[in-house]
Amino acid sequence: MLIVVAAAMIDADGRILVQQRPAGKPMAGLWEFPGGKVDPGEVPEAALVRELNEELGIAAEASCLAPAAFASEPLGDRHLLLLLYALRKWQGVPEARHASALKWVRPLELHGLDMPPADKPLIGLLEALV
Ligand code: 9L3
Ligand code: MG
Repeated sequence: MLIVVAAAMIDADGRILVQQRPAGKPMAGLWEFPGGKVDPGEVPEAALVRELNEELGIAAEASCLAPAAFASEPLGDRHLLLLLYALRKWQGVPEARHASALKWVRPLELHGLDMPPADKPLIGLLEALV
């Protein structure tokens, strides 16, 4: 099982940040909630704070991460478990350091995006959350 953490960053207008996976990576072109793999021995919240800093250049605090929803997707002969956290407060302005693009969307607009299999089932839960 591969454990992956991701953030539903929610701004003051109730929009959510998604990033587009770059060419050359698996699932290139798909829009995802930012995040990445949890390293061995790493606490999930710490992994997400690290990933958000690496990918977006923002500073978030683990204590601001609220567990929101979980989903899994097949990954070859293994499974990927995606842990999604809601985040409403951070420091800095997100910039696309790894992604090919960023955008802020309304929860309903997420249905129209091509997202990785694990991200899709989380959309409905976000509508209730925002
Ligand atoms: N993944 C799926 N949804 C997400 C994220 C951040 C990641 N919101 C999947 C894509 C890869 C794996 O997790 O199969 C590891 O992600 P990365 O390290 O390639 O970004
Ligand atoms: Mg990533």
